[in-house]
Amino acid sequence: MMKREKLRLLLVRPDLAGFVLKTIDPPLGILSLSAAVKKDFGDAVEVRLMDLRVRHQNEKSFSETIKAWRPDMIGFSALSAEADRTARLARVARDLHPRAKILVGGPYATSTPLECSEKTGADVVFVGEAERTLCDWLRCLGENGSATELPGLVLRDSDGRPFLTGPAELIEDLDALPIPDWGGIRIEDYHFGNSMNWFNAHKRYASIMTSRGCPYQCIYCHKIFGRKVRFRDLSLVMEEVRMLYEEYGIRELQIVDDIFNVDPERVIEFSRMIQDSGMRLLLSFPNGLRSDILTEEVVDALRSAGTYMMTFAIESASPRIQKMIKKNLDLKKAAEMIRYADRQGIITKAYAMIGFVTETEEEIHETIDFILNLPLLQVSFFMVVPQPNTALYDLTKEFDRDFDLTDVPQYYGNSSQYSEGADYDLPRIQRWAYLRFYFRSGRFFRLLLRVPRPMHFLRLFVVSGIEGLFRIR
Ligand code: B12
Ligand code: SF4
Repeated sequence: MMKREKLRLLLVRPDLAGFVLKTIDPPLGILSLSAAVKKDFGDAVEVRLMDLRVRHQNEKSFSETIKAWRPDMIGFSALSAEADRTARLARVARDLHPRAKILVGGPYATSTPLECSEKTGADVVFVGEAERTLCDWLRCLGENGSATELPGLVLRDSDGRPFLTGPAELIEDLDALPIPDWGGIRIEDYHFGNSMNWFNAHKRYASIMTSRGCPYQCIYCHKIFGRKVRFRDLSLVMEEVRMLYEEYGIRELQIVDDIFNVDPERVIEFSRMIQDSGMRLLLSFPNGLRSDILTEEVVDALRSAGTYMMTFAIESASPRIQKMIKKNLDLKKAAEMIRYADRQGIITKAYAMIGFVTETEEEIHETIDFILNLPLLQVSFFMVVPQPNTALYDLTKEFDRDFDLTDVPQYYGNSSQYSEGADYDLPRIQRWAYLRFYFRSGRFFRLLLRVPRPMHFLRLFVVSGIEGLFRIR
């Protein structure tokens, strides 16, 4: 590493190569890390953020930044679906600046730490929440100490072999963390793209997390934030909201907690605080609310606070599959609440998963029919990808010993689905399901009447439709 007074840390979110329509939301992970480093080290560490999903950033600007700025550390934040891309960018960084330390964190690093270390050649891999571990590691670096005592890292031994220092620890008190470093990005860069919520009532939106963790046990999930829900104090959440509103002109909050409505009283309290705040805000839930624990009272409270969009992760409408994947959703209650939310004028969206191991074509159609019979206005029929280090992966292996996805493929391409060996044509089923969903029973027109910015929605719909067709064999 270079010897200079201030250390330089470049935090990077990779792009998803090969997609015209890139989903782009503010990168909460690197924003939070940046805030934590600035809080602990002040001016002693300079932090820069690059989000390669942003329109004017790409591999070229990434390379140029490394050449011009010469960061001491280059840290990548990656999902498993971005493994290949991250490994490539890490190689580019290594070639351009061999003395910089390469760090990798995020869901990819957390779910398969050793593989991540091997594939990216990182000097350090951070497992799990890293606001604290990154600062501890930086302190060790400054003191020329050894980081082997720090839990939740993958380091390398003298022969270059990666080893895990110990299980990562969750941050018990989220209120001890500073507000994400919203000044580290240009928030405007996010206002013209395709966010997780396609409808975006306001261009000026921000994503926000009010809790971490989820007590449910879905077998396909990586449970990045553990099974215990840790809540942020609502008055501190409101401080962040106020700052976003006043300093950044934010008018829509997209809440992306793992399970925001796990505590109905807290949801009602939050809704009341938003209403009483005098801020004119809209709320949306692109990451989903658990529908079978929702009540009319909670929907009413959220509606009064400005909610115009709710997503519900149904995944499967087959009781056998629900049990197998341990989601155990009460489908009757879920349908009731989706109907109720729709009657209140809320745009409702569902997530569904098709092609689980042992799932029959009839069971897939059960899911599709369930979705088609609800007054939902948007749906994603995801093809199942069993991820390494999940119970679904092990179950899939039980039925198919040859199954191997350690080299995590793309999520959207058809090569990614497990059911390639099944006797049905999943891409065809998926295509028909979409066509039937949008173009029967006047749903598409109902949708256009309700979406806040119909032209924005239409643009996304057409581009993703064309993109989807090209990806289908
Ligand atoms: C918003 C979101 C999205 C957004 C933005 C994703 C992004 N890159 O940030 C969009 C819509 C694009 C998205 C898409 C998908 N998502 Co998503 N998404 C989320 C969600 C709900 C919130 C992410 C977030 O902001 N978290 C809050 C921040 C604070 O956490 P964090 O980013 O993990 O960062 C912390 C640590 O990981 C670590 N860290 C992170 N980066 C770095 C970097 C360094 C250098 C260090 C030291 C540490 C570090 O420290 C941070 C602070 O503690 C999470 C759920 C969750 N619990 O996180 C799922 C989640 C990330 N998504 C997931 C999945 C599966 C997907 C999809 C594949 C779904 C699909 N089939 O299409 C696609 C991916 C396709 C793609 N690449 O675009 C999984 C990822 C699992 C995995 N192993 O990769 C998650 C964890 C949901 C789950 N419970 O399984 N998603
Ligand atoms: S409800 Fe969501 S976050 Fe919770 S275990 Fe299931 S998939 Fe994971």
